Amino acid sequence: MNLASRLRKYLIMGSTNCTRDPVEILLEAIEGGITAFQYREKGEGALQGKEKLELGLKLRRICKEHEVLFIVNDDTDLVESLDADGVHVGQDDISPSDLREVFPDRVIGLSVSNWREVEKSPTEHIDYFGAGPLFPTTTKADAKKPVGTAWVKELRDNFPSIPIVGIGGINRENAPSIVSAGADGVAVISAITRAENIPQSVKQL
Ligand code: 3NM
Repeated sequence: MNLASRLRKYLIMGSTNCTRDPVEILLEAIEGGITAFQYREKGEGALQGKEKLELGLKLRRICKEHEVLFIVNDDTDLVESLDADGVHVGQDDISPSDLREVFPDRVIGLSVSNWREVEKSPTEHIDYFGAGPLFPTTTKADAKKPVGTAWVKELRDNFPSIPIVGIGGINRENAPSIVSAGADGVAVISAITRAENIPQSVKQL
């Protein structure tokens, strides 16, 4: 499967997004059909050090067993220790060109919200864009202003061959508009972690 197809239903999650065992939530999301997972252990009360690594190891093993793409959010040490398929970074993290030197063969994803950010980015080292926040989100405390699906279309028009994943406030009602705008996939936290029936909510996405 090519990268764009593997990014189609992308769950992002860490322990702070879960009101029960993250392992159970990941297994249910896989049952529903997610194709990619990002381990994002961030925010107030996030696990640190050994605990962060141990949860990562469990989630990584499950993704490997089910052939779900496993991406780590910006913690480059974890990329190695979890043998992640890739790493996702934001605008204030290590640059994709530095990452590419350390990880020549891993997937590198970058969040972009506007042209200024794209223009200063080494797009030749980026395997996919995270475009957002598309809609209002309460999950990320420091999320920027929502940019809407027009941003996905602009990116698509200018980068026909870089996979694009929409992020921020995505649910089953607005997901089709993101794909229609040209995205290859949707990345969600709460639409899955807070769903009453996780397998069903993933299928409906
Ligand atoms: N990054 P939900 S928005 C982790 O815009 C994250 O870069 C964003 O959570 C960005 O699906 C976001 O619950 C939170 O809205 C997404």
